[in-house]
Amino acid sequence: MKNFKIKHIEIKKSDERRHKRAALFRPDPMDMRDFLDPQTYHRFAPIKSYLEEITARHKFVNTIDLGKTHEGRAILAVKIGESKFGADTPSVLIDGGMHAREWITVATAIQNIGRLIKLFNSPTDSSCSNVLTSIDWYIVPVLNPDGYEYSHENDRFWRKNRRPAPEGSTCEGVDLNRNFEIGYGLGADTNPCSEVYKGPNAQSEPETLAIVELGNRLNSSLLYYVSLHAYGQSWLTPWGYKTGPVENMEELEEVAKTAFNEIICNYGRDVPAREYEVGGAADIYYIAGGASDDWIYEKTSTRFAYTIELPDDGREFGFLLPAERVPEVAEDIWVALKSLALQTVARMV
Ligand code: 0X9
Ligand code: ZN
Repeated sequence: MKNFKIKHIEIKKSDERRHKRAALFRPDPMDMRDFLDPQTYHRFAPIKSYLEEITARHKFVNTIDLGKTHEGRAILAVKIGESKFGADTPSVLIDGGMHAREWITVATAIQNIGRLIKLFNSPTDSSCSNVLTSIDWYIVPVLNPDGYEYSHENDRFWRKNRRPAPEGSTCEGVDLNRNFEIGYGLGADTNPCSEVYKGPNAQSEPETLAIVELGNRLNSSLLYYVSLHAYGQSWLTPWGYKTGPVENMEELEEVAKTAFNEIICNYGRDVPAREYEVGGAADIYYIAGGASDDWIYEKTSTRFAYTIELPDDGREFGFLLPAERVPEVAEDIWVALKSLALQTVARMV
């Protein structure tokens, strides 16, 4: 069983008092400048400007430059948190836009950044809110900005990054979710023209290294990792590179199922529930090695690493989910991310 090295979160009285005092001087807890329009699939440039603006506006927001892509774009993480316990502050890591065409994952990450800012700006005295604002939230909303832009400009169904074609080939791009070193090469392709090209070697890509470096940095403080993908409406756990359960499969499934029940409760009676399937990635999907979830699970101290395949289930829109659907998907994930945080804090050992 993996062990957390971090101390249990204590909500200190002084923190509560500080929040109460600070709340008196806060101008508007729901500043709409903290949200990008939810019903649009934004391009990378306005997303980057938005991250710069929220960083300038809020003390508890920081942008971290994780490196440059092949085409020179910045791979950006936003950190939302007050690092209340210094290096021991529990952290959460979420990424979107690893696969270029999965636009809903970028939009969902962006909307959840706005929600987190709102939460940090207007904490209540509930223990729920206190736990959530005791965490440092790291979000990489567009892990693959080159591919994302290419899917807007040239090919709506582009999946990979934009690594230039190797000698002897005319095909660009590496599938970033086949490029991590755990199970590297399994269920992946050596042909650069393949949609699941694993790249010239493990962790050859700047986008892969961005997650590796952030994962290494957070390591023992990491409560959970969620990689947002689409589509499928499933919640996948390691392993993806081989079949069979991980050591704490029961716990991983239990936590995921509890989060999903909360999503379903959140709908109210009149909205039909969206079902999500929960299970091991290789068991319920296919064997795919070199993915980020397996890497984080294996290489960091966290016991909770998930890939969430967002709506729809493929019966209607697939990758072409209309942007009007962003608010409801983002709301689902907001409920799930909070639930995951509370559950993983409660399970810290
Ligand atoms: O195949 C993938 O990379 C993911 N599905 S997607 O349709 N978004 O491409 C699933 C990855 C699941 N995790 C592992 N296989 N480790
Ligand atoms: Zn994907």
